Amino acid sequence: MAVRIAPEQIRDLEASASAAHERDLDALRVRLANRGVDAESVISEVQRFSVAAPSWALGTGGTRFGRFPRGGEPRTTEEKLDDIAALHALTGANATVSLHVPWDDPDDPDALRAYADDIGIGFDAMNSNTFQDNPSTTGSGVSYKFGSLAHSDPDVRKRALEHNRAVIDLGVELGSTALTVWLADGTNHPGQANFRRQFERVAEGLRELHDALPPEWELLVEHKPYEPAFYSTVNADWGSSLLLAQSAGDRARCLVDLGHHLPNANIEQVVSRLAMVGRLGGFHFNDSKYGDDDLTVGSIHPYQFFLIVCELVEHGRGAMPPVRYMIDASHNLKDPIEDLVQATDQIQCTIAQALLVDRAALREGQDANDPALAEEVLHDAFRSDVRPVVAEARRRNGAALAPLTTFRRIGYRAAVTTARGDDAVSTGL
Ligand code: RM4
Ligand code: MN
Ligand code: MN
Repeated sequence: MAVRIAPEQIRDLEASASAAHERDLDALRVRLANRGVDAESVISEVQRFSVAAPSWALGTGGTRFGRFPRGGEPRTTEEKLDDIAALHALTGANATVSLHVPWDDPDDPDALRAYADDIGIGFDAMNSNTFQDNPSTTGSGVSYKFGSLAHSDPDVRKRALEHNRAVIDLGVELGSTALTVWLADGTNHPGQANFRRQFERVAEGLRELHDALPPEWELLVEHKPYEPAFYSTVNADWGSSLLLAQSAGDRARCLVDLGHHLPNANIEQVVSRLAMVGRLGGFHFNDSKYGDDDLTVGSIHPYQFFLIVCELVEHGRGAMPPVRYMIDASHNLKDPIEDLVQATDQIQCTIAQALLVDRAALREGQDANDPALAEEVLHDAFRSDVRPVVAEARRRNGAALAPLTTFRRIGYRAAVTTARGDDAVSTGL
């Protein structure tokens, strides 16, 4: 039996917190009004925002040194959807899932779609896995050990294209409208492959995929500088990604994963550039200290994350632009649902802060060559405690004022552990 979280259950559990919330909200309303900001406009913009949950982040992640599953992990794609429905009930902002194939490989896509519909979850971008050998994608005699779309062997490239096409077909059945392609292709050893030939093969493969897209579909290309390829990656950075998207066609765009940049990269500027040329297609939210750490978004570099969201709001002329948002995290210590709750809350709070930026004053500071003034405008927004408007947005969406506390009080993890067993382990990283 699936465990469901109902809005009434949340309301009852949080009833005693309501009066304090109202007081905090009223105080913030006044503070914002004094700055010429209508709290209602911030609340409704936060209410409108939704970010996809990745199907592979609902199990405990591992490192190459070990994995410590906590039990009660979802065993099937349906159970992953159950967890996302629980998450969405608490945050009001995770109405979609992004599947990764063949980690998710439904036998009956129609039934899966009906199941998802029933619990109010939709399908965001599909992800194809051509970084691991898998009998259903590689068959016998073909391996991704030396790459997929960049491989020197045309048979491997063909197999990788077929897999991507199959993922599109599955996505069509589920009601998705995008394919995200992240490739592990690259090299570990100088001289191992020719940079240009590898790139040209990938460009050709992506052109073919673009041409195979159904109407309304988008192709998203995701860059990453290293791992698992440790000397060179074919789609290593936003420049390579932009070249690939441009050569693939009009409906190809770049996806920015926040952990896929070399240390100290100015990610907000990357976002601005891609948006400027109409090729910003999506985001994978996470944070990073050293590499692709898949840590909780905003947990390491909150100010940088704020500046990135400011670029988004700038691009959306005062609102979050319609690109595809997903949380791409993986944890070996935290409860995966708790992390997704925290990540979503962090994104909601940062959006609210970015909406407080006085964009006219910022522009004045910029045009007057007054960096101190411009910076004050940003700090004024970044240092604001916006939690009451975010809590209110969640409450109006039928979700929780305090999602993490309420998640724990509901006892969801214990309930699913009983239902699924304490040795239930999920597919994924
Ligand atoms: C990669 C990348 C992709 C994700 C895989 C699992 O580093 O972030 O988006 O699909 O990990
Ligand atoms: Mn990613
Ligand atoms: Mn990654």
